[in-house]
Amino acid sequence: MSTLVVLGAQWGDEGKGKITDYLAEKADLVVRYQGGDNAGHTVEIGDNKYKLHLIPSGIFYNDKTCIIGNGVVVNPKSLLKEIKYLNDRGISTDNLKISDRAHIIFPYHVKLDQLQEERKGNKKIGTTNKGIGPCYRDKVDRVGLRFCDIFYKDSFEEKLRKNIREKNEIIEKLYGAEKLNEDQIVEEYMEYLDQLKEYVIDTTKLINEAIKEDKKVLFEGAQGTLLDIDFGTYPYLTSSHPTSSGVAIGAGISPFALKGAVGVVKAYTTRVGKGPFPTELFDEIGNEIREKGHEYGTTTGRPRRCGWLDTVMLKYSATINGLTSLVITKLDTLAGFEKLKICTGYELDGEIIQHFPASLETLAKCKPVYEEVDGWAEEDMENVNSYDDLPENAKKYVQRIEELVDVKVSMVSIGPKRSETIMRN
Ligand code: 2SA
Ligand code: MG
Repeated sequence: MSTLVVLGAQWGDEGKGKITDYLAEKADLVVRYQGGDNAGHTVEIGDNKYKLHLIPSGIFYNDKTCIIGNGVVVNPKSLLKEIKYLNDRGISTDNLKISDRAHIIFPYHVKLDQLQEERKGNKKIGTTNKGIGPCYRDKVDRVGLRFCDIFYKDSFEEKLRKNIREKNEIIEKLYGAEKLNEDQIVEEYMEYLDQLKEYVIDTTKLINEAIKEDKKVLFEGAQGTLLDIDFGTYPYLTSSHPTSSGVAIGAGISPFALKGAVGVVKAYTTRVGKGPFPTELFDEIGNEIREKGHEYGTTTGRPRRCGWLDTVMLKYSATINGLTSLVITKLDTLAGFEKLKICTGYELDGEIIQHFPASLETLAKCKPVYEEVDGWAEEDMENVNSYDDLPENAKKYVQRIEELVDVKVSMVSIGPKRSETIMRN
């Protein structure tokens, strides 16, 4: 397929980094189209484990152009740190490109993210505190600064100083917090941005030319569908579009140019941060899944909330994204449980519903309806090299997901390594 998006079908952390890395082998370009350094994508190659936040997971191949698209919000300090982290490990970033239309995250965005969260008390969203929401707000408010602006130093500095002063008023007057140092930010960030200039180009032009030449373009989603600003559990979500629709806007291609959407689905459900989660487990099983699956935030280290697989949510996700296939990850984590549960509907006011409600109040009233299935033993997951080698009950679990969501499962993952990715025959 010439253009494909790999995205999270749940609340993020489904294993998109690993799957993107796997699929990137056949791609010419790998493109991030939304989010920022709130993302945490883990890729394991041989004995090395890499954590990426902004740079596309295709960077480990030296012949792929890796693009940070216009829809991404970029913290220059984090990006430089990530470039150094990779270069220090012998991974070249020569093929990295940053969109000249991408917006820049400054310290006032990070500060405001923290202050807003603190002020929310028990209504906190549980953001990653990376300034993502405030930066997207400035973009929509038409006061943001973009990478193309850095080539006009004087006007850039003027706009930046104006923004810092205005944000400082809010920081001081509304939040009673200490103002940020204007001169220091200007000096520090102008220097960072100077270092990033070499990567900045019109990536939209590059991507569209590549599509025209029939090159393979892989779009890498961050976070997940239920964190989408429109379709997620508002307001407990992120400020971008991790859905397939986000690709057109976040990379500058026609919506008709996208040929497929791979939904990455964790074999159970996790969520980091606050907000509704119908199949959440508060018992020992939830804790066991967390420990076995190492369910801690890649960016913040926060423990992730864990629960059973929710196919009501997955069907919604399949519809919104037009998913053309599913990849089931972390099937290995479920090994060893005698029984597993799959949520097949929600009970709402005595009725069974199959759709994902918009209102949080309605969602809070929804009780998951479960179907219980038999599990498989841990030892049966050893030496599995092909789909046929999987334990029978694991295959049945995969088939059941396929039936319930009505999208074919093309791949399963049974461990973090590249070699632990199994194509379905
Ligand atoms: P933000 O910072 O404004 O985007 O936070 C808003 C909500 O979006 C959630 N969010 C995430 N959920 C899962 N994974 C994410 N990336 C990191 C990871 C997160 C981490 O890979 O583990 O390390 O904690 C991610 N980024 C944002 C966030 O939890 C809020 O619910
Ligand atoms: Mg993650």
